[in-house]
Parts: sequence; structure tokens; C-alpha cells
Amino acid sequence: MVRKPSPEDRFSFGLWTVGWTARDQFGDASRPELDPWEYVGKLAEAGAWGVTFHDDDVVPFGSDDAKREEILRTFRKAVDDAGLVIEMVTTNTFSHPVFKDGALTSNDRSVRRFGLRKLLRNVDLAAEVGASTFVMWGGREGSEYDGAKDVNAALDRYREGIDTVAAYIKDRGYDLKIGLEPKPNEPRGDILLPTVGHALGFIAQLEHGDIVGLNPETGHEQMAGLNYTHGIAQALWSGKLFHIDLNGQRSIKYDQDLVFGHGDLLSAFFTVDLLENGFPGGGPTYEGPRHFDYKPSRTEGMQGVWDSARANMEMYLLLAEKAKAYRADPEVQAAFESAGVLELSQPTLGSGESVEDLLADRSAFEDFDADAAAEREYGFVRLNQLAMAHLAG
Ligand code: GLO
Ligand code: NI
Ligand code: NI
Ligand code: NI
Repeated sequence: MVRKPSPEDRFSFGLWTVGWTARDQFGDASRPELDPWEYVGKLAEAGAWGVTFHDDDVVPFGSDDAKREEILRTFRKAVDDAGLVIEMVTTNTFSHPVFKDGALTSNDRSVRRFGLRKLLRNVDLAAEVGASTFVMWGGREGSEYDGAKDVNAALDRYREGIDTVAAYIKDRGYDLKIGLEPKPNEPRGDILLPTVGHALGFIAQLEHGDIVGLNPETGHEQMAGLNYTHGIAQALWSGKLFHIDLNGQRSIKYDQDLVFGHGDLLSAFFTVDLLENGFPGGGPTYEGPRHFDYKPSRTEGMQGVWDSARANMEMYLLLAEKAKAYRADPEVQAAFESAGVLELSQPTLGSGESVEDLLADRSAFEDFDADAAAEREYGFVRLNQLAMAHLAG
């Protein structure tokens, strides 16, 4: 049996995850909608440390200021009473039909101005409740038809929008960082910034990119057929892994939002291995919360909501135990050695060696026996089998 989660594990949940009533494209809600404050006590009881939310998860869209204040007061009291932390706040710029063509990249300028105002208002709230990350998932920023979107102009407007939000955060002196969340499609046919790589390229074009990083989601990368662990690895390498959305996805299909580890289990093992143990050869490590963005399946009632919330944490802790044992196993260390996994940390050029020195080094080329070097066996399969044995054992 795996140990119970505790606040030191820093597990957090979006309010919209356990709060999802399971309304989908084809069917009505299968669970009741509770008030936002009714979820927090149960989350804490299950062992969570933090909670995150969209503005509209707590305060209904269009509420006036007085109503907003009153609701937020009730909600924050419930969060405090439960002993939870609000570690991240995000903005809903996708549900209301006004955002049907996007918020920051809508073809309609007045919608873009409204979207920006909604975001800025929510930045103030994020700072007020003590969040450290402001996630921006642009689910409606995109198109179904290539001719309907001037992508050059859309990226200009996206940059303008993100830079405006980032500059505002700096102006106000807020201790907040922005986490962009890539997703390839759904709800739009094609979403802008579809993958971690696209988003990293975009961030490099920003004026205030120093406080803009990523919030990659397991299933989103996998919907594009990509390797999530490699995605967060490159984000880490770039100093841009600000936050994560963990969940489960089984291959390229609609966004399943399964419990973490209930999708590609082997990939989840290596995700946890990286998050908990870092790169084999050292390097940047992830220090942020372990945040789940999943959906309790539509077949489940309220019991299933809490069972599935606990299952996310249990899967993470199970995999963390196994990943620790895997790294500590002397056989694995020896397999790393013979597979060259640790040799990769050694720079290709010697220290102080110039390209001229390399050109003059006959052993590197003229006298290099490529056929002999080709004989090297890496033993990657044996190494992987050791991982599998730890995972399945
Ligand atoms: C949808 C996204 C969504 C975001 C959320 C936070 O697929 O995963 O849930 O994570 O809006 O910005
Ligand atoms: Ni998602
Ligand atoms: Ni998802
Ligand atoms: Ni997400």
C-alpha cells in the first residue's frame, strides 16, 4: 500500500476538475453542480495541498462587483478553513460565445479588448489571493479554416496580449509568472501554440518573456503524438517549466483527461522519474506544484469524483516510489553507465578545445574507426526492461 498524500507533496487540483458535472458534446450533466466552496474541504481531506480555479469557476460570468466580492469572500474563507493554498489562478476566455473566435486573437478587435480586460482583472485577483502562477490556456485562439485566420496577424496580437499582461504584472509589482498552456486542438480545429515547442518559440519573441513560461499538460502533448516527458524536459532545459497539468491520455484522440497514470503508464513513470529524480546527469529540476487537470469520468457519481481525485495522488506516489527504487538500483546505474546515458553529459569538445584543435585531431576523423565504433552495443533494451521490472514488479 502506498502512503497517504500530505501537504508536503504539494498536490493541487483545478476546481473545474472535481467540479466538472460531466456535460459533454453529446449529453447532459450526470452529476450535480455544487457551490465552489463545497469542494475545498473534501480536497483537503483527500490530502491535497492546493487548489486552482478559473475566474468563472467561482464567480459566474457577468456578476456585478458587489456579488463578485461577496462570492470571493465566501470562497476564500472556505479555502482558508480547509488549510488549502491557492497556488495558481487562470482565466476562462473560452466558454462564453463572445470568445467563439478567441480572446486575444479574435478577428473582432472589440472582443480582443474585452478579453484583455477580463485577463487583467483576473491578474489582480491572482495576486490578491497569493497565487504564484497565472496560467493562460488559449483554447479558442485558433481556427477551423485556414483562410479564416491571418496567422501572422494572430501571432502579433497574441504577442501583444501576452506582453501587455506580463508588463502589467511587472508594473504592479506582483510576484506572478505566466504559464502558457499548449494544446493542439479541441475546442478549435487547430489551436495556436499547439505544442510545447511552438510555445517556446513564441516566448522567445516576447518583450517580457522573462516572466512567461509553460504549463504543459500530459494529454495535450500526447494528443499530438508527442512525448510529454521530452516536452517538459525541454521546457526545464529552457528554464521555462513554471507549472504542470498532469493527467492521462490513451493515444491520439479527443482530450480524455483521465486520472494521471491511467493513460500511458510507462510514459507517466518516466514523467514522475524526471519530476522527482531529475535528469540522470544532473541539470535543472522542477520545483513547482504537482497539479492535476483531469476529469472524473461521466460514468462516476460523487463517490467516483473523490475516488478519482485520490487516484491521481495515489498513482503519483506509487510511481514516485518505483522511480526512486529504479534510480537507486545498482543494476540500473551500471546499465546507465554501459548505455552511455551518463557519458552524454560530457561536452563533445574538450575544455578549451577550439574547432581548429578538433580539425587537427586525426583520432576524431582520419584515424577514427567508424566500423569499430558501430560495433558498440548500447543495451537500451536491457535498461528499459529494468525500468519495466521496477514499474510492474
Ligand atoms: C483544457 C485545458 C484547460 C486548462 C485550464 C487552465 O483542455 O487543459 O483545462 O488547463 O483552462 O487554464
Ligand atoms: Ni486539457
Ligand atoms: Ni486535457
Ligand atoms: Ni489543462
